[in-house]
Amino acid sequence: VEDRVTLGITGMTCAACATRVEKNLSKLEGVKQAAVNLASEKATVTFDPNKVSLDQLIEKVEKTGYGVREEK
Ligand code: 9UX
Repeated sequence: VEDRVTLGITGMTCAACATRVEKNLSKLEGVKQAAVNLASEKATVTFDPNKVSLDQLIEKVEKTGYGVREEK
């Protein structure tokens, strides 16, 4: 099982911010891929919903120090 979600990320001001978000999301068990686009302020995350929840993804981004919300 695999889900994909797009998150809007605020507060990233340099390329290393995007890398930080990607790395921290990727550390979560169940995250298969995390790709962050600095210019569009979006992250696309592919994950196994049986191992990690959307709420946990959001919490991870917040703890990394950025604003986040699910994009519809
Ligand atoms: Mo760049 Mo982002 O110097 O947290 S890493 S602003």
